[in-house]
Amino acid sequence: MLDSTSKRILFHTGNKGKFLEAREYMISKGIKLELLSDYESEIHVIEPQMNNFNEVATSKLRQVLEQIGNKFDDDWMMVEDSGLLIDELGGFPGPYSSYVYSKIGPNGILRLMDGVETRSARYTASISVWDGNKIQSFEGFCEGVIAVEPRGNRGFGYDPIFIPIKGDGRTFSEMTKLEKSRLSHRANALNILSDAILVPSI
Ligand code: ITT
Repeated sequence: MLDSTSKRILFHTGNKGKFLEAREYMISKGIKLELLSDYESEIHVIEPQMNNFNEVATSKLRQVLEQIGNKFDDDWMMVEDSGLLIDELGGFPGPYSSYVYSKIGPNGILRLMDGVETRSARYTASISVWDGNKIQSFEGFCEGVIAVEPRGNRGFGYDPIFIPIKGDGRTFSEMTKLEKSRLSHRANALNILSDAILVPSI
């Protein structure tokens, strides 16, 4: 359990958008999230090509733990593997979301979806945490549809083309961070995580 004297988790990610969202959400839970790369810049994680977010996240975390040795013995470590799954494309880009984003971006996805009527999709986030003894994983989801054109300028990644079902028709990029965090897969996973790791206050 994470107690009030050690409320710090180091997050290994190269994605600033993920980090900023997660940090803001965890502040609301009283947990301090910091970037591992601010303390250790020489971590190199190879993302395994697996079809399972949980396994990818766990593998990324194990690689981090191997590389830091016992340097951060008092700190918890965290990684996230996430992605967008589009039903009409058989779950694509899924675990390949990061690669696909760098190659074709949201506009490339819109081209693949040109004229497609069934636009249902979901975001998934799998977050793995090391507490000094064991690895625990937590998964969050967000159901939505793919917009017909990009809208908004906030958020990151596929946010301009993702409309959450439980929202009001705006894309995530048209929402504030707080609005996105009420609905997002990341906040969903972090909520389960914080419930599981926080020492209940009496
Ligand atoms: P790290 O592995 O270093 O954490 P990454 O960006 O490569 O960073 P992933 O492998 O988990 O992360 O890929 C997730 C991709 O899915 C990410 O690059 C985004 O394009 C997309 N994605 C995930 N969550 C998102 C969100 O909340 N909003 C927009 N796009 C998101």
